[in-house]
Amino acid sequence: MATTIDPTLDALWMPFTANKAFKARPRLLVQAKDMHYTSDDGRRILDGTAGLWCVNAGHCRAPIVEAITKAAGTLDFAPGFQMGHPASFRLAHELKGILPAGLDHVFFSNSGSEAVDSALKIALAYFRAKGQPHRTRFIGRERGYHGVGFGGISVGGIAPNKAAFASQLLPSVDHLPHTHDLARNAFSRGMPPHGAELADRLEAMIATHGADTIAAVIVEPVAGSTGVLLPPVGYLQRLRAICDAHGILLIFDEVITGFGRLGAPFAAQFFGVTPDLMTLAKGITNAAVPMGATAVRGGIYETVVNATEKGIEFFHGYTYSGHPLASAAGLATLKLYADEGLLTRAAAMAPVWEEALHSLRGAPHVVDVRNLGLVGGIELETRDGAPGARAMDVFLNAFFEQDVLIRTTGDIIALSPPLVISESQIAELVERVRKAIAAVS
Ligand code: PXG
Ligand code: PLP
Repeated sequence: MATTIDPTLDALWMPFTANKAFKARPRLLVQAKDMHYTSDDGRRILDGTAGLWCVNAGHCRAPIVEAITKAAGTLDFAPGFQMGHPASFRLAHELKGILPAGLDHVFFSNSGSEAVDSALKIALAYFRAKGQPHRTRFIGRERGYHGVGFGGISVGGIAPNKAAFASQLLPSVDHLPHTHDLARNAFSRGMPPHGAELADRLEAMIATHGADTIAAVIVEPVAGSTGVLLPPVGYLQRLRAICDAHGILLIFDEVITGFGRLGAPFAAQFFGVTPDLMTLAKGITNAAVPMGATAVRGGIYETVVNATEKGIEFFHGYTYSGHPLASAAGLATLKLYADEGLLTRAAAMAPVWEEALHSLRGAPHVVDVRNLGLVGGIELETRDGAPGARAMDVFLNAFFEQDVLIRTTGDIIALSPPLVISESQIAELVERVRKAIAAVS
């Protein structure tokens, strides 16, 4: 059967998408409210992924819509270089109020990728200002995702994201092993018990390269994009201790884990481990306007700013750093999170979530179920010679037949619903996923 492709879909080069397959069978969303999308053929789709891990308060929330609307008609844009506007200062101040103690300065950008590049640059600028310019190496982790800037893909650990660009990545980067160990940890509830010792590989890298060549270690506290890889009990504490012992900065990429996903405002608080820098995006504005942020310890800001006597201290910034609409959305979002207790709601819902998800144990081809806060991972057995094909079929069945949006990566289903999800919606989400898994062989 020849497929006719709508010519009006042709011009857009879609991000991280199988363009040809999508255009042959489009999946278009036209509206959203609270826990649901509406598709272009009028179906109500349950949002099992908070968009792309970002619409934490649910869709089109009135206070955020109103704040953006008002900002758009009051101050559409103000230059952020050598000029400012009140809302961006207020948002940085409000963020400081919910960040872990010590992370008290915030640099704005427009995405997680930019937040990561900003963090890497801040780390280099800090050591230069501190008189340790030889500290330039970054340590990332296998299966880490830190966005798509050249810095982010260099410290990231996803082979296909680097393959076409491999000759031009940052030169001094090494990668820790990832922590995913199905043989020892399959079907763990909450944090996996085994694997804290994987952090000790950092000691070996330090021995190889010399501590005084390493600027920073960057990890996601919970790796999201590559399929919900959870930190083993004690692992993040161990990384923190090793970094401290050797004067290395620790960066937590909290683009996904930030803003209540685990049941605390940030994963740093959930795990009780405070990084030196933290990257944020997504939930910072409930995804209503693009925004990224890099939060740093006061000492980092002061060291960089005080190293220059007069003039610009840090040669970095984006036209839209702290954009008025993003700042307004951010302020309204933080207020909504506070008013509805959303930054800790996942902690209350986690037991219900865990129970519901683990009921998928025993469903066809399910080789692991894992959960933390309001994040879930369901790993499927890979079909012979066709990695990712089974999960993709589940994704398509879920969307077209079960009216539910899920996310898949390889053969892993990742679930991360809006934090406003109710108990009955959790049950409904899991039932629909169960049906989609059952429909696919
Ligand atoms: N760091 C982390 C930890 C992320 O998860 C980024 C940086 C980059 O953010 P931007 O805003 O530049 O995309 C991310 C983004 C998925 C998925 O399906 C995850 C992300 C983006 C798109 C899809 O898991 N994470
Ligand atoms: N390219 C050109 C030619 C520019 O003038 C600018 C910003 O002025 C940029 C790229 C960077 O754009 P942005 O600040 O939005 O990241």
